[in-house]
Amino acid sequence: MIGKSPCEELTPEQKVTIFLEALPYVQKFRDSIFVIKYGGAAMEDPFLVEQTLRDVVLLEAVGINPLIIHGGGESINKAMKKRGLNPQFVNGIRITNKELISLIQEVLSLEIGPFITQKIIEYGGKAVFVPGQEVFQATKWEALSDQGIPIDYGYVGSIVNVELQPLLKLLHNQFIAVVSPLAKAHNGDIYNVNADIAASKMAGFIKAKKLIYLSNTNGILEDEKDPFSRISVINKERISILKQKGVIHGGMIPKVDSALEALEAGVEKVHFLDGRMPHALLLEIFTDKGIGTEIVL
Ligand code: X2W
Repeated sequence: MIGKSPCEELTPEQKVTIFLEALPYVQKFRDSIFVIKYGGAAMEDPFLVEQTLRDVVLLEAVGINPLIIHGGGESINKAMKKRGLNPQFVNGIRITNKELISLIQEVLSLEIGPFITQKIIEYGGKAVFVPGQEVFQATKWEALSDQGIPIDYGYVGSIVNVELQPLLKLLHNQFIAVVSPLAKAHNGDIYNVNADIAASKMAGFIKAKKLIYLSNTNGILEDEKDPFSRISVINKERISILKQKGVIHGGMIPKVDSALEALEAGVEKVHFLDGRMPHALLLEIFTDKGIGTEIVL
């Protein structure tokens, strides 16, 4: 059921005018692929889930090809705590042992991915859940600590290739692909992948026009405690300064790094949006209203 709409106050002529204003954007973006990293509140709050996924269905209906990479870090944490396990992250990446992989797979591939897919279908779209390990190929994630010491993340993958054909076929047939952040190694092992990084890799390999990260913050903030300190456009140099100052830290690090990597791989526009803002996606795509933070090189 669609609830009472604010448009009920408008005359039919006003409604048609508003509809027409989207025309240049629809023409500009028709047939392009938008990769949407879907996580945080927009994925947890039932009201926001409905708003966000209806927006995604609308994007598909006007000829854009949305491809969702979903997150689920919070749900994995909850499932771990239920089993008495303590989540451990270094620079926003989860330390993942072999036993944890099956729990992560359970949460991502049996709960979150199918839930999002089902909701899209409920709102009138066509959607297919694609377990990440069916399309992402990875090698072991290698990274150094801030002190230059190698960190063993265990079963965490670094995506080296994306099997595009099945995804392109789905998009071509008007399906919205919902992909989980898991990957397969050469020897068949399943690796856990940070969802922001998975989205960036997907956007780069599939030559997406836009990469949009929907999360719990109002873009990048100059001061974490001040929601009004949003930076509307940020480049590589400023990112590096804010990292040194510790303003960009934890889970924000893989987010900004992967955003820059996507731009370097040819994605035209990368945006961090606040998933709690009603219709953030439509505002970003169909209007000139500056919301969230745009990342530029
Ligand atoms: C992530 C995958 C899920 C994720 C994790 O285990 O939490 C790694 O850190 P969010 O909701 O985007 O945080 N994987 C390796 O990234 O979810």
